[in-house]
Amino acid sequence: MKVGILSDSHGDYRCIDMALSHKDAQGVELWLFAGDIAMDADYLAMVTDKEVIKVAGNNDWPGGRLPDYETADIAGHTILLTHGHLFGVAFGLDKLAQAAIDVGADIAIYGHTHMAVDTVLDDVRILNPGSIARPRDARNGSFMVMDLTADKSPCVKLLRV
Ligand SMILES: [Mn+2]
Repeated sequence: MKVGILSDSHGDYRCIDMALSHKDAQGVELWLFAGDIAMDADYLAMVTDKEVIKVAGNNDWPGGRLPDYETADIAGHTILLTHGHLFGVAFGLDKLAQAAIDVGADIAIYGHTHMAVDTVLDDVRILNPGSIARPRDARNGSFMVMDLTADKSPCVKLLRV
């Protein structure tokens, strides 16, 4: 299954449109939105007409309508999706990896730092798509597309707009 991963668009719909028109984003069946800000996930769902799993960012209303984390079972994998600020991701990924292990996830996805990451820690694949609107690691915003197949490690592409 082809899964799109997007985060930290901070209200910039033009950047979301650029991501959606990327050739490697064609055929995405499900989007994961790692927070900041919630309305952008609604926009993403509206323009793609696909399911969007979303979590709250630190710039979303506290105690609002979005959960701080979600888990999803997709194509034989279990994903933990969270914005990351609650796990101190600016200072390391240990807490996030442990949270993934605690819920039985083999993939953890976060945002918040606006820096793309694709790494493995304690057998957990950890992904950050970076920020589509305000990247801190390059000039152009980024997002990810991940192909998920049971019994295979995820095939992840970092894409820039
Ligand atoms: Mn944030």
